[in-house]
Amino acid sequence: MTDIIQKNLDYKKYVVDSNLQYFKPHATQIEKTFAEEISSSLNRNSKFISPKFFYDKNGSELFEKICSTSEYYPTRTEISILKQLKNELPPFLDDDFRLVELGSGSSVKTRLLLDILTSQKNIEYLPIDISEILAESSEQLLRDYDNLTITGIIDTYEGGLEFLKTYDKKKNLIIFLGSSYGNFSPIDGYKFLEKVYSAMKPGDLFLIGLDLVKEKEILESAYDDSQKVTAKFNLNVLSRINDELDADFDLNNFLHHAIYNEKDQRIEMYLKSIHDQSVIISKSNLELKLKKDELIHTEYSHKYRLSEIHDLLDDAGFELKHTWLDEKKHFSLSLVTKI
Ligand code: AVI
Repeated sequence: MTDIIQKNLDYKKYVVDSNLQYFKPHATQIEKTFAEEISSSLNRNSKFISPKFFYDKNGSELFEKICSTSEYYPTRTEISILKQLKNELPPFLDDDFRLVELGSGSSVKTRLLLDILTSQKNIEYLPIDISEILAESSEQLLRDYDNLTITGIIDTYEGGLEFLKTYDKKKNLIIFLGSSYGNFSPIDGYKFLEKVYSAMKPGDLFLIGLDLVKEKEILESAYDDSQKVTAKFNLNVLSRINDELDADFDLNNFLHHAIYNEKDQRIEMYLKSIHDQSVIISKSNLELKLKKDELIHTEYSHKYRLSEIHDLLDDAGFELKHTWLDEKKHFSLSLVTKI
């Protein structure tokens, strides 16, 4: 990778070749370290491990496996809706659009959208992701699309959206798929939508994939599949803490626990302590004491009703263009704009 040391805002630009470039912030914001976050989120009565820590290499591979279990309907359902968009999205594209993806996503979904844009002379793809995985997936895409240029922003969504604000005048189609929005708390979700809105120019489009409220049995089995992949995914965060923070969690002493909370319309995932135990997390300077049946909360995955989605988007200032659903009404894709 050639570093041509060019400043754009506070980002450094790395040009790989004429089709591929990256922007990376000069100085990373001072964030709490993994050890500090774990120390504060486990050292309290209701114990918590943020779901953002699921995705080390092993966790990301397990997530891919979850997506192909027969019980986890969101991925294949969203893909089936994206296929419908082949004919139904173009009428909303009144100009050339750059595809901006929040997360570098599954290449299957990205490709379905890039395919829709192939009628444009040049296709531009701008993924925003903190992980450097972005580099690998970009090179594969470039091999498969001739008229594609990729500009990767290696940063948080907030940072990347801020970058986009002043980038150029070309219209953006921003996508946020997989119901990742459902993992935010309602307050953080709302702040996130405001960020997206303020990063958009009038006429830009935003496509968001959200999972819908449905029968408890379908939801609970999607988050507790029969092959126990989701259980491994949940427990893997403890292995990560063992490896990176020098801890001594015994994974056999925990059970994966996923329930659907109908009142709050969310799947709640926990790790349940099988008996009284104590765990040392050296780098967090913590001796964690857990009682039998005590829960460590690891994830919420919110589910929505259509009217709630529309209200949420409306409250954040967007104008709704269209919502697509699958036949069973299990998942939704909403397209909004800024006027
Ligand atoms: C990434 N996210 C949208 C997934 C979800 O469905 O909430 C994460 C996941 N957790 C367990 N299975 C999948």
